[in-house]
Amino acid sequence: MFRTFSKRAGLLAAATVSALALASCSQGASGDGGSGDSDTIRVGFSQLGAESGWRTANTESVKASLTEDAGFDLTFVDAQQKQENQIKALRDFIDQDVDVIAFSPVIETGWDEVLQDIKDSGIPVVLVDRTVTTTVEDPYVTWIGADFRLEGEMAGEWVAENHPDAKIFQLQGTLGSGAQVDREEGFEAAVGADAIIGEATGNFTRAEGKVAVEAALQAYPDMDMIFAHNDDMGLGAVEAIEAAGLTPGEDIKIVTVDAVRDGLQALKDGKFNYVVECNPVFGDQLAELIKQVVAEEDVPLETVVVDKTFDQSITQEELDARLY
Ligand code: GYE
Repeated sequence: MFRTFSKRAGLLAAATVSALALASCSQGASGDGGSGDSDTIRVGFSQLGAESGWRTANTESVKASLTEDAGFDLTFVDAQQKQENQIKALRDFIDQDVDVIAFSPVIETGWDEVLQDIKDSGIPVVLVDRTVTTTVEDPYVTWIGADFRLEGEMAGEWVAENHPDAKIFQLQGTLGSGAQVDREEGFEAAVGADAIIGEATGNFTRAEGKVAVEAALQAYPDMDMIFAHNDDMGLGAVEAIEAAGLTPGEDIKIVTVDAVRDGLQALKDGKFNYVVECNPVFGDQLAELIKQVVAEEDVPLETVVVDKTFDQSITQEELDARLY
């Protein structure tokens, strides 16, 4: 098994390349009509689920960009966070002989067979959001998503600087997903493994995040900091902490990733302490990449969506500007 691309080495370069690529691709898109080929692009998109505010915003962004008016015929299938559903959708897309298969893999491994079959069918793959680890060579043409490791690192750096003695409980995303594996790696590199006194998964959902923190409050009475791999699980943690008669943001500090509106509201209310953004609104960039792939133009192997960070000094204006 090997990772299909080197994230760490390539990210900065990729960010630069992608900015250039995007600049040139808007010219390319307007030039498309000139070729006289106005065929609709048939895209099969396997979304991994609807587990979080991030995912909902990402789905909306993809659907808003891959429209008929923009030249797409989109088949969108929600896998409800089950890999077998995704594999079935991918096989259906092969049978439908779509022009492009796009998917956001729920976990990193277990795709070898289906990726090989897609490759044999000659349909190009555009990987969205999460990453894969596979033995298939050149399994996709291009990937667009966030630098999860850097997100974890930014969260960890804030903790190390502001609360160096924190006793941290890590609320992990779906185990084996790129977002969980890499955020954890980046966070631990910044705070040091010893600072983390316990961890459990909340599968990126509010409900499971709450259950995990209820158990953690019993198991780790010393914990005074939670690093949640997304806002939704952090909001579940808030519920569990308040139900236990404690004050989130004070007795137990909370650091999260995503920066959806509900998360930033919790930050403004003092219940979260720090939020690292993961921007889900990249449907337009995805649409342009797909057009380029179909036109057989050169595309960057990676397009990294750039993230910001927020602390409790967030203003009402910044909050109001958040559309998702
Ligand atoms: O952070 C989380 C979602 O893969 C970036 O998945 C995505 C993550 C996101 O469920 O909220």
